[in-house]
Amino acid sequence: MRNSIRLTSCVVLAALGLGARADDASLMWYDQPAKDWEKEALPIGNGRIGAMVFGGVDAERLQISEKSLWTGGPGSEGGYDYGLSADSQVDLMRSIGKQLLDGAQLDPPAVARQLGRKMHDYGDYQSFGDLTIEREPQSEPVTDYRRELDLDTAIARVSFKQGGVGYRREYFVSYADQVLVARWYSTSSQKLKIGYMVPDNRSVQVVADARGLAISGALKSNGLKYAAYVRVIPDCGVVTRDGDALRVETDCAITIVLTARTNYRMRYPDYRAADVDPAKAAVTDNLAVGTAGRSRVYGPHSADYQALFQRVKLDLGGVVPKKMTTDRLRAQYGSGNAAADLALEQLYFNYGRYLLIASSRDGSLPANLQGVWNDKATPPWNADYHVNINLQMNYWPAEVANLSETTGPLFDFVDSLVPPGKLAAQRYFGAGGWTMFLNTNAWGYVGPIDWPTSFWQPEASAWLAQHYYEHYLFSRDEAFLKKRAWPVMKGAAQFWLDALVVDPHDGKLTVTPSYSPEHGPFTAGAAMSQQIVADLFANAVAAAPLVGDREFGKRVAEALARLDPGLRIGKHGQLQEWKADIDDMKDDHRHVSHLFALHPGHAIDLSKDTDFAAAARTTLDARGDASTGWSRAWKINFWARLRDGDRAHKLLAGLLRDSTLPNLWDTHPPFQIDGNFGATAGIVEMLLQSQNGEIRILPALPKAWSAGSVRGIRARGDVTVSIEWDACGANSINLATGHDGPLTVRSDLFEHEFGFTTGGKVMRVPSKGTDGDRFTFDARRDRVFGFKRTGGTSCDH
Ligand code: FUC
Repeated sequence: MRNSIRLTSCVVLAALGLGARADDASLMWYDQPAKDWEKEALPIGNGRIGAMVFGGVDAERLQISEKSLWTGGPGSEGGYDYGLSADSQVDLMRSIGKQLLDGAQLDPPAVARQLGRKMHDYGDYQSFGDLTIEREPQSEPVTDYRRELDLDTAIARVSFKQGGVGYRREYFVSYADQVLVARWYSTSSQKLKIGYMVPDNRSVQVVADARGLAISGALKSNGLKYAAYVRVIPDCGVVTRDGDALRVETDCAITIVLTARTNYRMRYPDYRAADVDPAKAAVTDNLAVGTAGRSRVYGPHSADYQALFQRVKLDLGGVVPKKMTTDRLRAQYGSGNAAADLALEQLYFNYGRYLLIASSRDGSLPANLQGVWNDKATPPWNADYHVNINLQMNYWPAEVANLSETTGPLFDFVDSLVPPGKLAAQRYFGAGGWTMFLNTNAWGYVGPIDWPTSFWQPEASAWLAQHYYEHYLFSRDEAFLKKRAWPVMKGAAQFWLDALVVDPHDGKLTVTPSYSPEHGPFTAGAAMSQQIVADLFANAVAAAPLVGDREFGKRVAEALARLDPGLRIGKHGQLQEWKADIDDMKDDHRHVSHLFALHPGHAIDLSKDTDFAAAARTTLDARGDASTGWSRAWKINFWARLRDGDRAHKLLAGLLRDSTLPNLWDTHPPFQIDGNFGATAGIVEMLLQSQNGEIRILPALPKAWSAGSVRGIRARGDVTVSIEWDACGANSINLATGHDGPLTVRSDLFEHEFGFTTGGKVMRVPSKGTDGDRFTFDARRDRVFGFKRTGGTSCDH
């Protein structure tokens, strides 16, 4: 019996193929266990549950997170108030707004002393604990150690040999079944101890029986209940209890299934699910996958994950040098091996898509500053949701990189901020609609804080509303526009209709007080304030007739006509950050928010607004390329919109060289996931753009990407795009269209004779039949339109 079981384990090990590898572009690997959580451990997750895999030989540590485990908020002793003062701040706000309109420039600390508020019981995102799997240390040397993250399958693996025995361990978190699975194989017998460690800021009860470990308790801070259930399922052999841990001795492979729940509910004002007992829910989730363990869970996990991940494929021709680990690939970046550099760029792009799927799925909170991963009781910036760039940047890749489904948590979250956001609008502005300020938590925090250089950002609701409209533009989902987008957009627009003030100097509708993020003095009408409101208004005007709210659309259109759009060229040729021409061209501050109109807005269109585009360029040159992680990532997008592929690539290179950790996480520093997401979006912006009514193929292709292909990226209008190119530009374009209607595409491919394929018919289009690099045709629902180079190329000139 023993031998045959051992044989089974060996067969399984072989069948899983220790040598089988995902391709270079989707495999991260290391030849050492991780020591450092932030820099080396590898993240896995299903949006709600995250884990960091260390890959220790004798002791594995899986540091677990669950998105809703937050201290602070309702239930805290201090009397949580959502950041809102009980009294109206309207008179104070107006008097400061008026001083600024009259020309004053106020120091942020002076304004913060008046309008800022100390945070009470804001809370922090928490670690859920550590799952530990230990064996008795062995003295033989370890060989062939490999720790990897396979982005194709969303599985982390560890393998090594020791004393003639092969070991293989794998870890994944299934969205389909809401479970974390660990599977340990060995070609010999295994003797393991499995435990769970809980941070000390909560009560804890551990009940161990032969089936599993039930861990439960409540956070001391706010009474939020949590529970984990850890089930150990050996393919053969028995599990025994050892205090608060489990022991297993077996000749077979072992599966461990972990589930985690809290009684959080994303709903103002109580944020508790009265009907959920986390301890029961964790057991129910866990038992639902039965005893077949990995083989039962793997299929649905891979079907679910791959349906999202494999939609897109980017090939830049990168090659990872033989035996080069991912940390070394990153460390050698830029040192002369062009194919290796391209390999890292492809991998980084795929990792960004992987991270978004792993940290944002329906049914939980959106990706926070650290996605879903956190090991601390007081993480940097509370691992919260900053809404003056960071949360928005997290979702930039969602539409363009064909992961539209990952926006669900963002929209659920923003919807849940509207009720408290209405109170913020009333209390601070005496306005209708809704708004919020710099940052928020899991508990509907919508008031300003007291940090002088970042607390006043009432444009946050308008900026978040942009994501709803963009989701519609990409999906053309009219039901979404009506039911989900419009209430949020209209509420944000209503707020600004009420809150804008006429500047007596020019009669323009103006935001005051206004503060360019984290920078400069308080003034009236800083560029980004005006640009964000203009973006919201323009989107609302476009959406209103589609949702049958023409009356409101008319009011917004009238206000838009009177609104200062926040676009001015200053004495240095720069795009002004403030209404007055006070920019310091030596200033290299990381925020470049006054270029919002270039990206993520679209008011500056390079084809038409050449002067503003040139001014944006001057501003970016003055600010410089070196900066923090997310700032570099934003600049990739800016340069892509300026159609300067080489400069965008230079920013990407800087990010990979100076702001990327060995586990390829972005570092601000410290680790902040927004840079990963911003750069992933930026890479798509370099290959495809679709703002302002035209689809542009390869708008910012750098010389470094001389040949390649991309499949499955998305353009507005419900269009899925694949492109192949060489040194002479695009040679093949495929557009899969989801809706009927005219589409205009721009590519240098159209400047010469090309083949146009649709519905099985091939047509040759002579270049004079088209309009320069522009081609317009009638798209049809569920059809593919193909374009192939058949004549000359731009290289011929
Ligand atoms: C904004 C940025 C900071 C940091 C923080 C989380 O306030 O200005 O650099 O990224 O968010």
